[in-house]
Amino acid sequence: MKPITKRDALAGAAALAAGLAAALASKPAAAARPAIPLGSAAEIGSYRSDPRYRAALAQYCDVIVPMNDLKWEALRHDRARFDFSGADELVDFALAGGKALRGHTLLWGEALPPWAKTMTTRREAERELVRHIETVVDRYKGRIATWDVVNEAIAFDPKPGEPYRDTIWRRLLGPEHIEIAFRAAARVDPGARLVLNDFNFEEPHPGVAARRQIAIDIIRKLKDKGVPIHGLGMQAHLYAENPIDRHGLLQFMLDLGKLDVDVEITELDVIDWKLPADAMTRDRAAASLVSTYLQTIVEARPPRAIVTWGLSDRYTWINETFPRKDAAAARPLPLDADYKPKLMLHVLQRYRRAAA
Ligand code: 9MR
Repeated sequence: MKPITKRDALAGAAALAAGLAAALASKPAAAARPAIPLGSAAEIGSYRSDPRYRAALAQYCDVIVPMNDLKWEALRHDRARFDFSGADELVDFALAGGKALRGHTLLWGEALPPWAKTMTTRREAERELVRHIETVVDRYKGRIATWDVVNEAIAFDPKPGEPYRDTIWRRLLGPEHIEIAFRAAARVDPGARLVLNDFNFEEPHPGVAARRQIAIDIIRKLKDKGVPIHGLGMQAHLYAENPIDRHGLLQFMLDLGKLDVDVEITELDVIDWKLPADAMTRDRAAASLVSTYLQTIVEARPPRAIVTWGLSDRYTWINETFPRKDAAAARPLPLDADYKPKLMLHVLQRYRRAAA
């Protein structure tokens, strides 16, 4: 690295002063507003036990998503009663720090309490689903601005004629399970942003192209029926060994634009199980993949937010679900296990600063 001379230092200080003067002269609200807000999912166990985790959430996030505490499993372990303790704690933390919130999620085929899997009739499922959505959305009305209303409704590898994932909601309520959920959420909080959230829209496979088409079809049908839907959440659990289908993704963004829906990146991380052991090699590859992915999206339309599924490699679902053969810890997130910024953080922060 080139040593810094006194002259460099003075020039740097002058530039800093000029930048500061310009920043002070502009409207403070505009200066503070990020071009694309960044955020993370927050896991309640680590939040409670690790002060460094809380500090990192406070420092790096414009947006917080309770990772598990708004799921049925957390809220509804008892059929008769709602338990908001974990969700309330994270919502209060986010709001006290001036952060926005995303609610995840009102309808999902997973993370259900045992009793919910024993529902047998359409009537029962609709009654429980609507009561759930009314209660949860109403509690956080005015505080949780965006909801992942429906999560992972698209079939993993869709077969002709069956676009939807086989879940208890699909089985008991039919294809209308999506519409029922969006209508219920909109009734309770007409001001909320309502999002359809799903994964794998970015790989170059025919099955992925089919998933993109299904997302478009679902959104178009909802819009045609006058059901409010404002966005598509793209989870973006990116496999490091797979390329990004730039062309397909860009076209997808344009198609979504024609339907007048925004996108947001909701669960970004990099699954690095197949990468070489060397940490810097993995971090470079992850940052470069994230950069390609985001650049492709931004070329068509800036996402409303970029949210990673955790902040620090210290806590990540990837270790369990995609363990490496060499047993090394996964490095999927913007901060390392010791909370040091990685290259990925710099890539993300570029979008936060970029002119809107
Ligand atoms: O990271 C989440 C993990 O802690 C939970 O045990 C699991 C089940 O609730 O959900 C994980 O988050 C998932 C998210 O809710 C939906 N998309 C896939 C995420 C990773 O599995």
